[in-house]
Amino acid sequence: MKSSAIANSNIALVKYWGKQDKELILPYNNSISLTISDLHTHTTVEFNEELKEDQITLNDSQIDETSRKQIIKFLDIIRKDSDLKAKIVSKNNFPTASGLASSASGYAALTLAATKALNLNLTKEELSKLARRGSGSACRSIYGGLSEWQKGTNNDDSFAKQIEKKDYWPDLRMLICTTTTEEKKTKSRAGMAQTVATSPMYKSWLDTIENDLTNVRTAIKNKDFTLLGKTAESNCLKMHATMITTEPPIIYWNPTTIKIMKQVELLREQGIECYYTMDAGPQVKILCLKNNQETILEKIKQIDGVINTITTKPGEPAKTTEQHLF
Ligand code: 2P0
Repeated sequence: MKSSAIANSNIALVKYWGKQDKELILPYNNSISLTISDLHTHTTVEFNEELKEDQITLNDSQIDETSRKQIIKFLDIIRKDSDLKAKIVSKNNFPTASGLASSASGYAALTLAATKALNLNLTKEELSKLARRGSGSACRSIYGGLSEWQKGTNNDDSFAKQIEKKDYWPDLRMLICTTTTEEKKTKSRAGMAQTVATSPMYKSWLDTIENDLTNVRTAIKNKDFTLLGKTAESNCLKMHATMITTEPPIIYWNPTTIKIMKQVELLREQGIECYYTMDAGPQVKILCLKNNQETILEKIKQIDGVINTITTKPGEPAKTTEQHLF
């Protein structure tokens, strides 16, 4: 009853920030994301009759109590009536909880490993629904390439669907620019609930989403990089406007974040096409095409405060592996 899985992170081009139903994790709007190569979580799960309690290790350490409760609640959904306890060992190959979608890759890998360990052979759609119960954005990491989370209205119709596989747009690049490896102070779950409750901009944000979804779907269909990048950047800024106007304010950016944003604008003025997007953290992800990646990276690496850059491409779907972590 032991299985392992690897799942990649995903970065949203049309973002998810707010739940209609917190228990079922039903979002206010559809979101579209790119599953990226190179940033992944590797997880091994074993259900064992001899275990007295669930044992959970992330990156060789015990996890905090809130995360532990969240994972156990999720395990209880998967193991239903059985009282089998699990040993879980998980590793991210990138900083955890700093705005690089570690909960997306984490819960996608856990969903696949845990269901395989219990011999449940679920379809992608079923896996996506289940991963959503762990963390909303995880439902998109079940797929490779580009996918859309259909917000749905209930537990059974809220899941992601693939738009295109990873090889559809091989020149697409997402450059991950790390500006800190510290964990964020406001976790996404608490932050988005606070935004929905207090930001006067929240309704306006929702009013613009359908248009952004249409533009991103069209941009993908026509491989229109300009439309894709412009829409993703503007969608990101609108989401951050709701965060900044939350009470108390949620400002995820640091000075380096803004320096990178300014450099992206400058590069664009010089004819090097690229766009930024940021999530619940200060890291900047730059969307560009392969022919410009080296020029952009050269400029970004010169910025004081940039700790690290990783070049990613459209990534693989979540998959099982025979490499067990224990
Ligand atoms: C996204 N983010 O669409 C957005 C953009 C962060 C900003 O999904 O409460 O970790 O577990 O459902 O999925 C982060 O939220 O939150 C997120 P929960 P999750 O990628």
